[in-house]
Amino acid sequence: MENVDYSLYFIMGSMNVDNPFSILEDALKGGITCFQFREKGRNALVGNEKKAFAQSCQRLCAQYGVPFIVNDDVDLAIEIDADGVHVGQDDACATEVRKKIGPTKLLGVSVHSVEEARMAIEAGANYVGMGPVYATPSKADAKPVAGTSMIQHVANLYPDLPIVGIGGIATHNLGPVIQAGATGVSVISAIASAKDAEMATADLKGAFLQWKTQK
Ligand code: TZP
Ligand code: MG
Repeated sequence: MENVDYSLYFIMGSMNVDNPFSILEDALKGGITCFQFREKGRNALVGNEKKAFAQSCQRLCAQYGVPFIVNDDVDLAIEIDADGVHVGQDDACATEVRKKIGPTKLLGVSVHSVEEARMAIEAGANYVGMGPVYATPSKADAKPVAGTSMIQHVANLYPDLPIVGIGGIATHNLGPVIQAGATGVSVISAIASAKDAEMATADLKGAFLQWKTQK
């Protein structure tokens, strides 16, 4: 996959909301540019139910031309022919994942340091996720809040590497993430917990574009 737009990257699993499918549809209507299927933790679907739900989300994303990326579950990504996989430092080794998924699927890796970013690039990552930038309500085992300085550092060292900021990002605080050099922002709750997910998405997109043009 080439020319992926990482500007507004929505992450969700069925355990994040009561009506995940309609939230995803609203987010797509509002203008998300990437979607990550992150089915994990308490009340997460497993087995065939997980696969079936992943496939309905995948079909919906395809209708909007939005890449469908699977978190952690490399085998599922291959089985349903997802557009990509995202792995953290505690998941499968990125180099092995790249070997398994082949050269064309997207590979995203969560990184927290220059060294991890360098290794992700060597492994063939298409982009890296960096955070948590701010405190997050959505990940119980999140690392300490990192702010934006490491994003700035990695962006300066690797200007061609797409960086997606994550963690507690919302319309009111995405500016510093973009100013630090992030290519895009990734959110769960700013969309999934919004009263109106489509409007929240459109607002995030508007804020992103405003900051991007100011940069
Ligand atoms: N990784 C680091 S923070 C986070 C993940 C998956 C959760 C982001 O969710 P939110 O609600 O946008 O803070
Ligand atoms: Mg993971």
